[in-house]
Amino acid sequence: MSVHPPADTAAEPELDALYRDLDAAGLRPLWTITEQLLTPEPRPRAVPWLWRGATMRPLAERAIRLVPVERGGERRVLSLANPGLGGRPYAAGTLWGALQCLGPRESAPAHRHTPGAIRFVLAGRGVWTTVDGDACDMGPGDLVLTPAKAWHDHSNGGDSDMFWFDGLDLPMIEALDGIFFEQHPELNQPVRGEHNRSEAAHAGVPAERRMADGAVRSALDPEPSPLLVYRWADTDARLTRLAEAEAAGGGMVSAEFTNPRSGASVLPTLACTAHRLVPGAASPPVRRSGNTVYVVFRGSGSSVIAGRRFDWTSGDMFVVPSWAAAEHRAEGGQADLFSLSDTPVLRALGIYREETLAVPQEVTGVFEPA
Ligand code: GTQ
Ligand code: FE2
Repeated sequence: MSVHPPADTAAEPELDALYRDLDAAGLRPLWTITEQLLTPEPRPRAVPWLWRGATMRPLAERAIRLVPVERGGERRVLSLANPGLGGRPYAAGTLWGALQCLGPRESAPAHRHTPGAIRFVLAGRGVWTTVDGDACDMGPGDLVLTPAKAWHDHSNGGDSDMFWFDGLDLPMIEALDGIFFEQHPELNQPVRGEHNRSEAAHAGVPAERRMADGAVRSALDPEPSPLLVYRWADTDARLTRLAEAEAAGGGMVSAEFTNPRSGASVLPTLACTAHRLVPGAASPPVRRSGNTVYVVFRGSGSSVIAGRRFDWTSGDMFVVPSWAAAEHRAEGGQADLFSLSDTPVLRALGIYREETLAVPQEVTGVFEPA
């Protein structure tokens, strides 16, 4: 584990000099650092964590009153900063997660960038996100895509505050040194034609082509989904059907949002999945390579993550870092979760791994946010 060479060899003056000269030459001997680099299994710096909606919402409301989007704000976004990441504004090593809010009649300026983004709406009505000219209306439970390089801006044409979850592959694209960002010449890009054109264009596509049963199909298509909006009514219907088919016993059913053209994940880098937990049983304890951010849309329950219990309710967001075991359970009624993961990237590289544990985890503590 030590970065220093073993004491007995380092005591030799010639070897001492070698290490000094290697350092001066900008060379690091692998044999002194290999244990930190090539760990037997993933050792993410991000830790399992949870942000409460009850904490975030009032702060977002204060930001709406105090920080106009035009003044420095640009986009009124509160990013989830995982305490394991040393102050970086990322939910996990590969994922950006955030709460974005927009007050009545506000609009966030149009721009584009190489990171891809998804929005999952928590509360409010009246906002649309325009994606390359297609204005996508947003309501609670809807998923809206803003693929890499697409012009996008958000407009609140209504009278209520609006809140949604933002998920981006920003840390991945940053790690690849591939970030480009560009402001649109106008505050809002022009809307072409009717709202929800991508939705209308795919209206005849069967539900099976817009969602796939199971949590982690997540094939990678370098082209993002041409369908930019997935409505909660459709998601709800799919989860209802799956939960009925699952019959008694409770537990969790999942459906991944898919690119109707290819069946791949919605964006090349990001998979989005809806889950319904039915009271009576916990989901099986599973660990996966890659990171996942969960958003609680409806209901209450708890998740055991790496042996600690995280209690949650609607509006909460939590992170399951790579290879941490997780199992989920609803309390007092069914619960619906949305999740965002980097699974398609791991799959495309041929290194995705998933394991179901033989027995439920022993709970050794309960999470209390600071
Ligand atoms: O709404 O365009 O959470 O560009 C982070 C970066 C949201 C957005 C975020 C962004 C956006
Ligand atoms: Fe953006």
